[in-house]
Amino acid sequence: MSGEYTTWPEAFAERYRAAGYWTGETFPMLLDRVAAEHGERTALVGTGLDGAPLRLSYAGLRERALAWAGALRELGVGHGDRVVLQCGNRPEFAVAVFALFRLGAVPVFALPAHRTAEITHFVAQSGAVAFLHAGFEENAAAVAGRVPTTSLADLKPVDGDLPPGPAAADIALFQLSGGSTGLPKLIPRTHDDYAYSVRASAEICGLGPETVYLCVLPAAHNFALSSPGVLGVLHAGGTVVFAPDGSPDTAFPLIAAEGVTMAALVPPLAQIWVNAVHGHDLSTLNLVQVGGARLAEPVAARVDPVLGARLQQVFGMAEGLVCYTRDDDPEELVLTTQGRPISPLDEIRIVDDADAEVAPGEEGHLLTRGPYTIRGYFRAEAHNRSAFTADGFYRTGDLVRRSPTGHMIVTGRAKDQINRGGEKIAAAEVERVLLEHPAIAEAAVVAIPDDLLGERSCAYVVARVPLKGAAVRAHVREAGLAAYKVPDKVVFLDVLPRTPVGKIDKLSLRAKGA
Ligand code: OOB
Repeated sequence: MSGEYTTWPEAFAERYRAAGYWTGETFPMLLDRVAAEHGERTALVGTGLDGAPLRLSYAGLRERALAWAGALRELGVGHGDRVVLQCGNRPEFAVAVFALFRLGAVPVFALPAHRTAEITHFVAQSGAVAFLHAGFEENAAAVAGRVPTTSLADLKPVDGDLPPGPAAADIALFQLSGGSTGLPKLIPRTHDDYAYSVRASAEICGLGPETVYLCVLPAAHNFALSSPGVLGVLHAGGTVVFAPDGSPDTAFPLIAAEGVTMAALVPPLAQIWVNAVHGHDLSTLNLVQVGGARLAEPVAARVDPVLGARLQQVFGMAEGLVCYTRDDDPEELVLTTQGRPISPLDEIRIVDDADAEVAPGEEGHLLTRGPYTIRGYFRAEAHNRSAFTADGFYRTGDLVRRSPTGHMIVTGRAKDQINRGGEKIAAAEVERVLLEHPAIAEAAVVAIPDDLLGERSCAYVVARVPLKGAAVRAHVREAGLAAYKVPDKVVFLDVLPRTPVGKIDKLSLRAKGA
């Protein structure tokens, strides 16, 4: 697939190998290793596709993954083929992922919230050969004219020889960008780079065979998949317990029943857990990761005392860079910063609007380059020219300060995005859909503050004829966008405010705060 994305220059690849970060271990090799080492230990716990409780050992996970690889191969899936995967939090998610990895096929990690508009786009943009899903019939129907669709429940295990596995430099998977442009971009992650981030994350978080990880965030998201997430726990020989959702009613009984030691949450969930803990036994829990959006300090301060588990702040992105507060960080840093990068070879630049580095401790745009941060999106040459610097730094769109200890403090955002409790909404994607409505002349989507979610979305609309907010929201739903992208609020204006150069003045719209 060369020519379709930018990879690391050889001098950098050489550095990352010499440092021992890119080891050449692919994900199929990882699974062989842990199956040999931990054979009968429990790898995965959850509700199976048939609705019954399912527990898989390491040996069982490997056996099923190979049998599904055989089945997918018979369907014509092979090395380098993209397959859009949509599966909720259940053991078969991991089985399907390792089956695709084994063939060198490349999962495109759709989230359960994605609907027809997103899935259609992922299929087209990736050039997928199949849509593989667990119960997403409406989405399957929407893309059935373009690609074969297969329900995981219909896969018949096929034993037998498989072709050689992928190379470590191959693309292992596609993550999806939260985005600030019209449509989400595909993020190509190689075995070498992704496995490094997984192993290093597992080490930072102190994972081992005794770790029992509760997966409440969507397993396909970079945080729950790799930071250290499902893959990190499997690398370490621990147990992943899949929860269908993160509500206390679902999660707390699982924590008690399975002896869960660790969970990863977005800030609104952390707040909900802290408020609901009374009377529940969470005594096995010793690490709670919170990331995906800014964690308010008062909530941060309550996590350890109330949940009885260490707090770890996580600031990461599907494009690569992940920062963690560390076990031995002073409490002050754990409560007030978003951690420091995984790798000694993560390069950080904090710059002003002209790309000049700001003084130490000052706020600026975060740029980064390193052993697990992509150099370019897939099939997005024009966008890549603005999303990366000429020397390969990724422009994160985040505004940060750095403490003298090297910890990041996320102070804001320059990208045109709404972070709705960790779910990212590209304003332009929703605006494009709004403007398709015949009665909408102009539209601008901005964040408004929210006590629980941090931010919600507000659409400012100039209508040609009288229109109701409910009709505007229904229009976005009917376009097939994920529910979290439907504007929480719609405000009608006679005209949108403009900047002196004639652009929509989002700063003044945001200042309205709806
Ligand atoms: C994670 O990944 P994405 O790709 O959904 O979103 C990345 C963006 C960041 O650029 C930043 O704007 C925001 O989400 N973000 C945070 C944050 N963590 C992420 N903003 C403030 N504080 C934080 N702690 O969200 C993600 C990927 C891997 C691990 C954790 C989160």
